[in-house]
Amino acid sequence: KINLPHTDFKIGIVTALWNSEVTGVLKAGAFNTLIDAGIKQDNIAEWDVPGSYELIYGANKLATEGFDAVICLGVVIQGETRHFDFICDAVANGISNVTIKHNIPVAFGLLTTDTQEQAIERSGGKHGHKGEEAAWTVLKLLERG
Ligand code: RBF
Repeated sequence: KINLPHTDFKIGIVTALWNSEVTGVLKAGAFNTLIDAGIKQDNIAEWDVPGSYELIYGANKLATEGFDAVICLGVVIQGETRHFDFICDAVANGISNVTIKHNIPVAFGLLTTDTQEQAIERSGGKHGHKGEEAAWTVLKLLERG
């Protein structure tokens, strides 16, 4: 249960369009979790970026614009080349830099799976809903201030 000090927080949801069948579900879960906690729809910015690598730019941009927290959502699926590792490493490091530089909560809602099936299982399937969990994470941090 979340007990926010107030409900005027401005929260950004940055979502990668790669694997959008899954990232769309992550986004819907994150959005609904914010609404359920009392965040006003007008204070939620949804920004779709091309791929997970661009989550870094999106998070940094919204943080610079004064958002109180940012939720990053993406799905990177292991392919035949080493892109997977480069993208996952860059996003993990990039997002942690944003959170330190701007001193705001930035949620790492990046699924890094071998198959699309595993990604589906983590977006409302038997392994939970990582979009909802990412939103819950920033709310939990905003609760304390
Ligand atoms: N972006 C994702 O969000 N998920 C992926 O699984 C993914 N796979 C990629 C595989 C390759 C070979 C390349 C070149 C890019 C991939 N991207 C993926 C896109 C990446 O995050 C970024 O949008 C592009 O590299 C352009 O900066």
